[in-house]
Amino acid sequence: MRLYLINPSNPLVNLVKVKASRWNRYRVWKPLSLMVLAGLTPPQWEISIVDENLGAPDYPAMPRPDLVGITAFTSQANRAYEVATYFRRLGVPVVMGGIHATMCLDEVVGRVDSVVTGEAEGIWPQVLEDARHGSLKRRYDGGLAEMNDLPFARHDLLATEYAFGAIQTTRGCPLNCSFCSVTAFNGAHYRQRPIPDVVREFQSVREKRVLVVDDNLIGTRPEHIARAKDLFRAMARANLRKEWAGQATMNFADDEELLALAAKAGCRGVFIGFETPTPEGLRELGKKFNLLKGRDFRASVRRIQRHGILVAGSFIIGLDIDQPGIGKRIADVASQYGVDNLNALFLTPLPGTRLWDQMKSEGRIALDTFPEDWKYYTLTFPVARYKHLSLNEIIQEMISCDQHFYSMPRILRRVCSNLWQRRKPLISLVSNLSYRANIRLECKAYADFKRQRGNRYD
Ligand code: B12
Ligand code: SF4
Repeated sequence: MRLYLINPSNPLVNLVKVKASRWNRYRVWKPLSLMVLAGLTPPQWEISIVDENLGAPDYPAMPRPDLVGITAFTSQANRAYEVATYFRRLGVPVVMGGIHATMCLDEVVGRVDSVVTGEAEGIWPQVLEDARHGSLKRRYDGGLAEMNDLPFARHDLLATEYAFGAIQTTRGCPLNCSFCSVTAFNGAHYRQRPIPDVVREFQSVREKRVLVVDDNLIGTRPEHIARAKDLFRAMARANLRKEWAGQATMNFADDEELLALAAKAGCRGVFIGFETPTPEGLRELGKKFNLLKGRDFRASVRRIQRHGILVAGSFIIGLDIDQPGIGKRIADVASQYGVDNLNALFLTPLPGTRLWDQMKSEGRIALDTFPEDWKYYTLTFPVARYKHLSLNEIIQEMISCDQHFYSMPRILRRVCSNLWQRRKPLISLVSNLSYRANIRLECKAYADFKRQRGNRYD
């Protein structure tokens, strides 16, 4: 039995235009969901993972599969349906799962043979068994997985062409920020994999550099932090010889022992969602965690960096309180905090989030011809109507933010400071230049966007 597991591309995602900028190779991530599915698949299936982000596959030249499984974030839904239509015309059954299938079940159900909502661990073997007997059901629900004894992701598949491997150690987040899908999809309970499992799976990752995809690697409670410390100790003891980056909230900076252990375990970078420069903005987004009284963000960032860990900061443009000038303000604040990279994104109502419900009820979702418009839900296009910023204004704010933060003098200042502090100046240079190179692509993408969808904002 031959199984294709497909990660559809979205040509609008700058991130994955490897050919447009060679720096982007460092920003293409392995589709971990499909590697996990492969790990759950019994040996009688011959598995090929097809990642369309690496280039358009020649499906007609490939052997006919017995089953196709497609994953999709919302931004990939259009292409997912094209791929599904192609294989269904050949008479090959198509199953779709992942976050979009879960949040937009009614839309997906008519476009594929079978939909799997939720996490796959508890249900995928059953789906395969039914497919083998020609008795696929229209719908399955995997719910939330039990984290003990998870089979390892198949890191041996898809081994080349990526700069980074990927691994997951926890799921779920109790914080439920208004714009984020994680609590709705993975639940509010913070579920942790057993440390020995994580360490052994880490050993099976082939790449030297790894992205730990957990939404918050250190959790929110003292016992979560204690577990993170134990994990880092175990990773250091196992002498993995990996360098990795993860995602965490700002409280990562509050514990020197945690930082020292993370660095010892190979942590070289952390993504932190600052989201907005003001407490009013944080309140609007429901991001209470960043509101800690008296928090000195610059000192916190410096504490992390002193352990040789680069800090990438994420900010959102388009909040109700954002006024013209917000782009430059964010660039200035991020520079003041001293982050090594800034990732600014448009506030985007993703299906299943509280923000979606709010904007929908207020009639503010400008791009709402679905499924066609999903391709713009990449957080790099302004898909909604923003309170104080017109379409042209918000695009200008985004460009101004990136141009200020990634101006050559500021890049050089950051790289020199990294050199001075012996903190990976080369990585800092490569990632800064990669962002800078993408500004040109961004401007072109906005011009096309305005031509194609500008009338929706009238
Ligand atoms: C790693 C990651 C990335 C990586 C992508 C790596 C990759 N190629 O998969 C990068 C950085 C590139 C990325 C980019 C983006 N991401 Co992202 N990302 C994540 C993150 C943090 C982890 C995903 C992951 O690997 N999870 C681990 C795997 C094992 O879990 P999983 O993917 O959910 O898969 C399980 C189930 O969903 C299910 N399943 C999945 N697929 C299938 C398929 C079948 C057939 C079946 C049966 C089951 C099944 O089974 C799996 C095992 O249980 C999630 C947050 C999260 N917790 O999910 C956000 C998340 C998925 N990203 C999100 C977004 C918005 C984006 C971007 C659009 C915007 C951006 N700038 O970040 C881009 C777009 C990329 C694109 N190509 O279009 C949103 C998606 C919301 C939505 N409705 O689509 C999330 C949920 C974060 C959020 N804050 O809301 N992302
Ligand atoms: S943005 Fe981060 S902290 Fe907020 S709900 Fe999502 S994963 Fe949790």
